[in-house]
Amino acid sequence: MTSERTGRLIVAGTMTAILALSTAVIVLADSSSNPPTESSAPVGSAVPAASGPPAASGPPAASGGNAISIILKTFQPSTLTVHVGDTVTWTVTQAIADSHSVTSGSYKDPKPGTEFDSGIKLHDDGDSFSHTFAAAGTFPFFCAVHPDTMSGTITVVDATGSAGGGGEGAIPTESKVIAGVVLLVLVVLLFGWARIYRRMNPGP
Ligand SMILES: [Cu+2]
Repeated sequence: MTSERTGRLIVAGTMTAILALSTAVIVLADSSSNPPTESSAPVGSAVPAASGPPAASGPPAASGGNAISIILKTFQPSTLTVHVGDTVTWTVTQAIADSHSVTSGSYKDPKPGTEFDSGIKLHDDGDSFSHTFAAAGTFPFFCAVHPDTMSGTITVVDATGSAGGGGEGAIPTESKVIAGVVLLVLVVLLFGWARIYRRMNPGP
C-alpha cells in the first residue's frame, strides 16, 4: 500500500519533471534561436555592407561607375567584378596612333565579339564603349588590334551570389545541440530515479 503510493508519487513526479524540463528545453531553444537571429543578422550584414564595397570595388567606385581606362596599349583595370544589370564603360584616356576595340571573348576564339564588340574605332581620348551585362557569368574581352597586351575579364555576379552565406543555419544547430544535451541528461536522471525506486521497493 505505502510502497505502491510511493511508487505512484515517484512516477508522477518524474512525469512532471520531464514535462517541466521539456518545456524548458523548448523555451530555451526558442529564446536561443531568436535573439541571435535578431541581433546578429542586422549587425552582421551592416558591417560587411559598410566595409565591403570600398575594399572590393574601391578604384571603380571612385570614378562613379564601372569604368575601365584604355591607357596606351593596356586596359586599366583589366579585371572588374560587377552585378547583373550593371554597365561597364571602356574609355580611351591616353590615345596612341592606333585605334582600339573592346571585343568579347579571346583572340583565339574562332568567332569573338558575340557578346559585345565596339569595332576598331576607339581612337581619341574620350572615345568610349559601354556594355550592360544582363546575366551572371565570366566575360573575357580583348582589343582586336593589340591582343598581346590588351585583354581582361568582367565577372558578373547576381544578388544572391554576393549576398550568400546566411548565418541562419548555425543558430538552429546550436539549439539542437542544447536540446540534445538536455534530453540526454533527462534520460540519465530517469534511469537514476528508476534505480532508486527499485531499491526502495524491492520486489516480493
Ligand atoms: Cu588596342
